[in-house]
Order: sequence, then structure tokens, then C-alpha cells
Amino acid sequence: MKTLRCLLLAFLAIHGSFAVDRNNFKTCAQSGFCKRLREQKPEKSQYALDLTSVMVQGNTLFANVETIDRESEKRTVLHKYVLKLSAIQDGTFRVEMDEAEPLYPRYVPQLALKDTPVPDKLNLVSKDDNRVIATNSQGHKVVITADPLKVEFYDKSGDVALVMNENSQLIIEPLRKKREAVDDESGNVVEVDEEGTWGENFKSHHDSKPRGNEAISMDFSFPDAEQAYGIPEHTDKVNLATTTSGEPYRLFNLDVFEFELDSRMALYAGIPVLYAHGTKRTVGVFWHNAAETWVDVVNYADSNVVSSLVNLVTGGQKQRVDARFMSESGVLDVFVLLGDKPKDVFRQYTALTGVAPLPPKFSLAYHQSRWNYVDEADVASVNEGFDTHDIPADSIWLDIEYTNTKKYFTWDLEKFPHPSEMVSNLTAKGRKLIVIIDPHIKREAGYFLHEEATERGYYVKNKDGKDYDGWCWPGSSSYLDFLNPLVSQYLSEQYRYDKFVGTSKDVHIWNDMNEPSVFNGPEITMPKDNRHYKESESGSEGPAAYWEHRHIHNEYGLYYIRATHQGMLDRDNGKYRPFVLTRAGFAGSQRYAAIWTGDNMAEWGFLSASVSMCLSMAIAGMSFCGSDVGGFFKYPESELMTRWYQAGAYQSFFRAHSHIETKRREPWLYDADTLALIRDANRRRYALLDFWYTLFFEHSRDGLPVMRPLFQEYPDETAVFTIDNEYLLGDKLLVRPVLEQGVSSVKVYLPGSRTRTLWYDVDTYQAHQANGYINQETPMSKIPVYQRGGTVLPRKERVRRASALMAADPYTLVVALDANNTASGTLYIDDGETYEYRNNKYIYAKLEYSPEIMSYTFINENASYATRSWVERIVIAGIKAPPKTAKLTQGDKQTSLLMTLHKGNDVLVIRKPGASMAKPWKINFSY
Ligand code: NBV
Repeated sequence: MKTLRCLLLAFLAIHGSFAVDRNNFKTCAQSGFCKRLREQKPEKSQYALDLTSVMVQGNTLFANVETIDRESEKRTVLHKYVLKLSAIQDGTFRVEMDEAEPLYPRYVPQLALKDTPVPDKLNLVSKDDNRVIATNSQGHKVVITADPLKVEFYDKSGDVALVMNENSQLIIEPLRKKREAVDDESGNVVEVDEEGTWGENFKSHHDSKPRGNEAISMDFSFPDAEQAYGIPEHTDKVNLATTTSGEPYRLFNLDVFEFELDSRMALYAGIPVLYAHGTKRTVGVFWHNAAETWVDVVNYADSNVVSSLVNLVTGGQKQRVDARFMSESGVLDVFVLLGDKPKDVFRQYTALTGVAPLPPKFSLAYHQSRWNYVDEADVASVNEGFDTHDIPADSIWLDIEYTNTKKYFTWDLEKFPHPSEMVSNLTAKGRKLIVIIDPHIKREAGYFLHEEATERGYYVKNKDGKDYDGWCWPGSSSYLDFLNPLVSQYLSEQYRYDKFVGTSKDVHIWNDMNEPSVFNGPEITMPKDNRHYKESESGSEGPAAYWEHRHIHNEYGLYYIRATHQGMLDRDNGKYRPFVLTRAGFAGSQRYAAIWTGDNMAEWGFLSASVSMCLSMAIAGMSFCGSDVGGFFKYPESELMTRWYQAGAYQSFFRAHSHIETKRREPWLYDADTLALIRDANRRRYALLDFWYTLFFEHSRDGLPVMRPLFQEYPDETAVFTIDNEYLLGDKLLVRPVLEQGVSSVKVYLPGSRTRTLWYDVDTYQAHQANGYINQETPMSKIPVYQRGGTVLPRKERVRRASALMAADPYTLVVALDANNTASGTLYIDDGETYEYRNNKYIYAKLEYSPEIMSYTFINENASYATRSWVERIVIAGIKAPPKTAKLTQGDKQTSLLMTLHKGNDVLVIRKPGASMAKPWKINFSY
């Protein structure tokens, strides 16, 4: 405890107290390349394409590009590049550009893409004296103007959807060797390169930049766009702000202690995908780069922009967004997602980078965490507490204190002498244990991980090629170099049950600090000139022999969770689905882990940010997102705690967590009213767990966000473009959590068609007509949630202490009728934990209702699962003319059903249909 205190104090000394210490983090002006590039605003691009070199091979067009000295009178070529344009299936293009003869290869992210993108056909349509035109098989056209270089992408109706290099901000700094000259006056050898080329300082840190400057940049213009979205993780709104008069958005995975709200500062995750949306179309840009990246955004609709820029540049165009990406290194590699609707671009993005695989069902339920549950007795009493107070919970989490002095894969045997028994006590109640494993490895003699890693040369190296030694929780620490496949495999092996003693299939993993966080490093992370493994051709030496941390930084955490995920798969030969939680994130992280928003605070603003941050994450592929319920730092009073549980119950990842120094806050430590409200919120989550599970199953197939911004489903409804305090779950539920203190009502925007869309309050079944705002009363017990008319939702109303115990429980099906008195929905059922669904052991069913018939049919008839669940109740909301009789048919059995009509809100309840959910059924109605 004493050492912990010392560490905490040291940590606070580095970080200051209760407000982000901005001094620890660079501004654009303090980041050499950001400053350098942002200052360059050429009127005319230096880059020109050599039309004679254009050549098409397969799905790719190749061409040579040159930079030209526009100042000189003769056409002087400064440098040569190669441009590639490839057609990718489903309306995506890829543009790559690198030097024709780079001094060293540049880094391309290795893990972001789930596979090699599937090619589409690319046709070279024409070439004249300044343009080349190509098309794909979908009817999209690309026009490349040669000089100055510009690439225009056209949508299917023939309008320009995106222009690259419209603002002449394409830059690829050529790699070079140090140039030196003898100074005439002094006779000394001096550097001739611009200051900072071969080294930069930040605070007390020196970055040696062995390759010199190697930054890249490109601008993208989106005509007709009204808003831009994406590029998480930031704490400002979902719709991106114009950055001209402030800092650009920064993507650089960092452990930002006490991060602030409404900020474009870097945070734990950085996902370089941006979408521009308007009623005309949605277009996306995926900037495939793992280096530090800054993004400037200009939305022409912002009044300050209109006056200064628009008339000058666009002759009065008011609907347009420009974005400029700037990265410190890497190849210029961009995927253009041509949409043309939000769903298309989100699908196109996950087609490239992957989806969240079907999670184990328990992971969608409620998680109880704290830094720390201090010993086995504590875990037992928390486990007990949930039962005593009748609150469902599926897991208990152990933070870093369970280890033997922060040596991961070990236990503090004084406090946790019987880990297997502790796990069994949890599983006996249907619950799981989740333990933290961090990437820093304590440099302590005798610690097997440290000794093996040292011996085998598995650590990341410093700039001099020695094992890098940084400072983190355990004190002096080193970090595994996952770029070496053997090292990734080595980490995976540590998860074997015989190695990680006390674990079993019911122990899952939380990977924290994987930005990576290094307390004494520049910006609390690893020095950029650290060296990583590189598989290189023999004879490579100098900077060509390794990757620098700068090249791979944003991908480090992804390498880490990939190895964890693999280890969990391997520990039981791929039988069970792993659950991993990560703090750092990059494109593709969704394939291995859920993400949470890190160290927030028990303040209302952070509750609000949990919604907007997870929405941005979701459209960037990370659907499985949540935030620490209650807030990590500080203590939430009853009202905030209640509202946070209510909000959390409707977010994908639902976990309460808190800082070690805060007052304990398990739900029963609050007053009786608060406890009851928290219980109610958790029970609502469990009642809808099969809906959540179905949403995640569908996400794993279609790649669409689970938590959706309204504009995804209502892309033409301008009013929703800036709404980020409410969202949709799938296309069925609308959630507007109470995010404000002391309010007795909130305004809820109901999207859709005024004549056709209905939204039913899930508590009262009262139907509201779209579209516009309604005023919703919000007593403490109210969570404003609405079911869209036209949908069927599965519920399980016999809530038990953990989700596993509810597997065989009966369903209540809630049918909310649309204007035509019809509704439909889906339901996914399987064993909840294995991969047997891949062998067709599942049910994916459609539930359809019309006034004549309600049916339950299997979408994949070859698949089945022997569920013992049955239908206990069917609630039909919005019924105007109730049927007289209802007859159930299942197999050759027919049963007449009992119904009750609840006037007022027109609700018909079919009581105890009793149909098994293992087989299809139908109900015929007569009038
Ligand atoms: O492992 C301790 C904490 C953890 O509780 C938290 O959730 C992480 O985001 N961890 C950060 C280390 C640093 C906390 C100041």
C-alpha cells in the first residue's frame, strides 16, 4: 500500500491534479510536422502526373507523379513518385502514393485491414492531354487531372462526391540523408536541412529522428456535405467542428490523465476514418496510417467560415466540408468510400477493417469493476451483495492489485491465495471473472516474463538498440515488441491455463495502458525513436533495419489485443469466444476487443460524453463501447449515479468502475431509493439482453453500428445531423438517456415520417408521432426509450442473478405496430459462449406480424438450436381493431389462445401462447 501511495503521488506529480495537464501534451505548433505542414498553403499544387506513364494492371491504375518547381522558368522536376488508384469491391477506391525510389521503405499498417481488399474492375475510359478517366463496375467515375494533380470521385448520378488535392495540400516529404556543408566563414561542418529535420525536443525529451522529416498530407473536399463525423477518440461533439481557429483533431494514442471535455486533444484511441454527410450523399475517407496524425476540418456552413473563405474558394458554396489529414510518416494510403448513404459507408469501412465478432453473451450483460476488489473475501462479498440485493450481474473485475507487485500473469498470493476457488465461487452463480493484464513488464530479476523476454530479445529497443526501460506501475518496465510474430505468439502462450494459474474459460481479459502508457516517456508514451522489429532483407542497416515507434505507434495497442485474443482462443483450442476489453484503439481493433472511454469523472458532462464518444466509436467500427458507469475519478452522488446506470444500461458495454481512492460505491451502498432505481436499470438491461445479442449477431454479419447516430437511419432529416444526446439501437429502439442534472423533463427528437412513423414509449406503450421534439417527463425512474412502430422486440422478463441462468427462460414478444398495422423483428439464439454457431447450431429467426398472422420462421433453415425457451406473452401495441380469436400452430399442434385488451393505449396481450422457440410457429387471427 505504501509503494502504491508513492507511485500515485509520483503519478500526480507528473500529471497535476483534477484537470488535464496540457503541458504534457503537444499542440500542433509543438509537433514539428504538424506545424510545418499546417503552415504550407500553396496556391497551386507542386505535384503533376505524367500522362504518358499511365498504365492499368488488374484493378489498379499506375502513374508517375513529379513535383515541379513552380518558381523556376524551366520545368524543373524536384522529385518522383508513383501513384496507384485501385478499384475495390462495393464502391470503394484506394489511392496510394509513395516515392518512386524511396531511400527506405515506409511503414504501412499491418493489422488494420482484415484481409487484402477484394478488387473490383477498373476501366480506363479515356485519356486526353490533361486528364485520365476511369470507372469501376458500380458506375463510379474517377477523373485525374494531371497538372496540377487533382483526383475527383463522382457518385453514381454523375456528381462530384469527393476531390483530393483540391486545396493543394498533398505533400510527401522525400526521405533523405543528412546533408552537410562547410560553412564559408567558420570552416565548420554545418547541417543544411531546415531546423528540426534531424531531431526535435519536447519538454525534457529529445527525439533523434534518424530518418529526418518524412511527413505526408492530403486534403479532401466534400461538395454538398453538411457535416463531418468520425476520427475518434475525442470528447467534443459527434459532428466535427471547424478547426481553422484552433487546434486540429489529433489522433495519437495517449494516456491523458484527467482528460477534458469538448476537446480535440488526442486520447487513448485514434481511428483515422472520417465521413462527410449531407442529404445528397455520404462519403468516407479511411486514412490507412498508424503514425501521429492531425486532421483539420472546415465546414463551410459555419458562419465564420462562410464570410472568410467560401466566396473566395467556392464562389458561395455553403454546403461543403474540407478535411486535411497530416501524418508524421508512412505511405500515403487512402480508401475512398463512396457510399452513398451512411449505411453504405459504414459497411464499406467494416468490409475493410472487420467487424466485432459475436461476443460471448455474458459480456453484453452488466459488469462490476473497481480498482480494486482487494482480496478474495472482498470478491466474495461483492458477489454475494448482488444476490442479497437482487441485482443481476455477470462478472466481477480485478484491477492491477491482484498481481504480485504488478507482475502480470502472477497473483498476490496473500490476498488471492485460491484463485481457482474464487473463480468457481463466481461460476457457481453463473458469473465470470475478468482480470487486468497490462503491457508494461516489470524489470525484476526472477520474474519469468522479464527474464525470458530479455533472454530472447523480445523487448522494444531504445534508439541505441538496448532494451527500452520505461517507468510505469511496477516501476522500471519494458515492453514486448509485438511486431515480431514470435513475440506475439509468446504473449498468447502466457494465457494457457497451465501458465496463467487459476484461470479457466470463465476468466476473461482486460488490457489497459496499451497506448502504450509510459509515465516518464514523452507525452506519457514511448519515445518515437524507439526501435521495433522489422522483417528485413538481409543487409539492411541503419534506419532501414528497424521500424521506429513513430511509424507504428497507433497500432501498438492493436498488436497487443490481437495477441491476447489469440491466446484466449488457443487456451482451449478455439472452443470458446474470448472477451477482451481494450483502452487503446485503432482501425481494426473491433475484431479483437470491446473498448471503453477510459478515466472519466463523476461529473454530468462526462455522462453526456459517454454517449457522443461511443457513437463516434461505433461509426468507426467499434460498436462494443461503453464508459465507466459512475465515473472513474470522484464520487457520484445518488442522482448522477442513477442516471449513469440508466444510460449505461442502454450502451453496448455496461460496466461500473471506479478509482482506488474513491469511496466504495457498489449499488447497495446508496440509499434505498437509489438502489431500487439501479436495480431497475440493470433489470431492463437483462430483459433486453437477447435483443442486444441479436444486434451484435447482426453487426457481425452486416458491419453496421449497433449504437447508431440518428442520421444513419434518417439520412435526409437535417434536424438530426447534430443530435448526439440520443441514438438508436439497431433500427428499433430510440434512446435519449437523461444526461442533465435536476431536470424534470427532457426534449426528445423523434425522427421519421410525420404520417408514417410512430414511436412507442416502452414503459407505457403510448404512441408518439414523428417527426419533431416531444417533451418527456423524467422523474428519477424514467429512462426515455421508444420502440419504433413496425418492430418486434424479444424480452425476457424473469430476470435472474446472471444471464447464463436465463438461457431457458421464456420470451415476451413486444409488437409495436406501424401505420399499416404490421411489424417485424429478428431473434438470435445460441449457446452464448462457443463457436458452435459456426456449425449451424443457432437460431436466427424472423418475427412478423400482420393483422391476419404472426409468424416465427427461421432465416437460415439449415441452422437450429435446441433452446428450451418458449413464448410466455405477446404484447401488441397500437392495435386498433383487435381480433376475436387467435390460433397457434406449431408442428401439427393447434391451440386457441387467450387475449386481453388494455384500452387506453390500445394494447392487446396474448397470454401464455406456450410455443417453443426451438421450432417455427404461427398464430392466425380472425375478426
Ligand atoms: O489499473 C488502474 C487503472 C484502471 O483502473 C483504469 O480503468 C485505467 O483506465 N489504470 C487506468 C491505470 C491508471 C489510473 C490513473
